Parts: sequence; structure tokens; C-alpha cells
Amino acid sequence: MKLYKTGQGILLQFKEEYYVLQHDWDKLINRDNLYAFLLEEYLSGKKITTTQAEEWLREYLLPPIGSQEVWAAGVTYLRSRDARMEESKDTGGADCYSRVYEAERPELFFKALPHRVVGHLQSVYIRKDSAWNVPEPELALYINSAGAIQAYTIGNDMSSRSIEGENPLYLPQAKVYDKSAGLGPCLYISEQPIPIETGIHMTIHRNEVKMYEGNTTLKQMKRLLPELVSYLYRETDFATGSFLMTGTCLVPPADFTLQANDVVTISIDSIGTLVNYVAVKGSI
Ligand code: DO4
Ligand code: MG
Repeated sequence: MKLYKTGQGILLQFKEEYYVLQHDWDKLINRDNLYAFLLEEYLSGKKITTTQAEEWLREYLLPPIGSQEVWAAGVTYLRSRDARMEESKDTGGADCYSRVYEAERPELFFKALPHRVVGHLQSVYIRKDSAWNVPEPELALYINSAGAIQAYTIGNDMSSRSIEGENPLYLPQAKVYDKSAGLGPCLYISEQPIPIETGIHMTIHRNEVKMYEGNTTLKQMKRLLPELVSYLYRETDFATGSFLMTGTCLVPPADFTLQANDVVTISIDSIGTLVNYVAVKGSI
């Protein structure tokens, strides 16, 4: 089932039908067994017509986040390791990527507070001081305050390859800035963990011409999802839970950089599609 956060209220989608839930978003999602709770809510929920639900989703959709921090894992796929070794080979930073790929401890970094997160059909920014910019399509987890994965969504970990390539210590500047994180369109809540056969797809269009297309599956990931979660929660409490992007496997070729007005479309099986428009701060 899917939960959508909208400016008109929370929508639960189950079996092609929509229900309005009267809850505080953070309290609703931060439960021990969200799936079981939503099943009960659906039985007693207020059903609305598909036409009305579609209007809410079209006009009022918000990113599926409340007060949570967004974190991200890096170099969880071989493709990400190789791309970063390539971009940093002239500046001497390449070694740290091969070491973290092999190490027991994963790379985890702070990505965003909710006010820097954008949702479906909203704009992400590329930095004006960066010459080489890419989206990173990633499975994102919603983990409750007890450390249990409760839901999945789509993450777009916007990144400056030129800034990170210059020096890995510039990672926070390459990764953390206004509108650098996309999440959405919904939370996908399933009874069982998401299968590793789940596909991730990304296209990038410029003036309606396809500039990039890539496909992968979660099977390519070197780490297990609970392994990433256990490191994130080792010494850190998250009162209303947290979001964790789990790393990218799709990296456009080295001669590609995003431009304003590009359209990034990321789909993950069972979850849906997140579309972000690329913009430069100050120009919209
Ligand atoms: O090591 C830098 C960031 C890696 C990352 O964001 C990813 O692999 O997705
Ligand atoms: Mg990433």
C-alpha cells in the first residue's frame, strides 16, 4: 500500500482505492508495524473517489517527509565506486573509495533536513559553482525511531561530481545545499521486505530528447539494507525516525552534466515514479 502526504490531508492507496487518514504524519509513520496499522485504518477509513484523490495528488502533493533527517549511504554499488575513483584520479582521492567499498563499515553521510527536500514534479537545484552535476537515483528507506524499516520511497541524491572529485573532503558541499534532495512520490509500505530483484530506472530528458537512460536492480548492491540501518542507528537516536538513501548504481557517462530545464525521471518497481525538474537557484 502507498501513503501520500498532500496539502489537503494524508491519502492511503490500497487495492486501487483511496482513503483519507486523520493523523499527524510523523506519529502515523513512526509505528512498530505500520503495515498492520494501515490495514486496520483502511477497514475503518473514509474512502474518497479516485477523481478527488487524483486532484489532490495533482495539485497538492508534498514530499513524504515530516520532521525527519535524511541520511545517505555511498559507494554501495561497484558502479558508484568506479565512477568516483575515475572522477578523483587526478587529485589523489581515488583510494578512499576502493577502501570504503571493501570495508566493513559503510559510508554514511548526512544529506538533508526536511526544508531542503523537494518532492515529485518539483525542482532540484544544480550548484552555480559546480561544472559537473548529476542526479543519483536511489532506493530510500523510512526507518522508525526503533530502527525498523517501515517503508520505502524514491530518492534523488543530487551531486556535484566536480566538487567531490576535487577533494573527497568537499563531500558535504557536493551533496548538501538547497533543493539537493528529492523524495517521493509516496511511501510504499509492504508486508515483506522489498525484493532484491526490484528494478531502478532513470531517464534524463533535455528539450524532450532522451540524453540518458539506465536500469539496474537492488541485487547489484554490495550491502544489505539492515546493515546500513544498523550503522546509522548505532550511536544516534531519531525521535521521529529517519530517511536513508541507499546509494546509486546509475551514473551517466563522464561527459554528461545536468543543465537547467533537464527532466530527471526515476522509477522504482512497486513504489512509482519521481520526476524532478533541474533548475539553478535564483532563476525560478
Ligand atoms: O562517496 C560519495 C558519495 C557516494 C554516493 O552518494 C553514492 O554512492 O550514491
Ligand atoms: Mg548517492
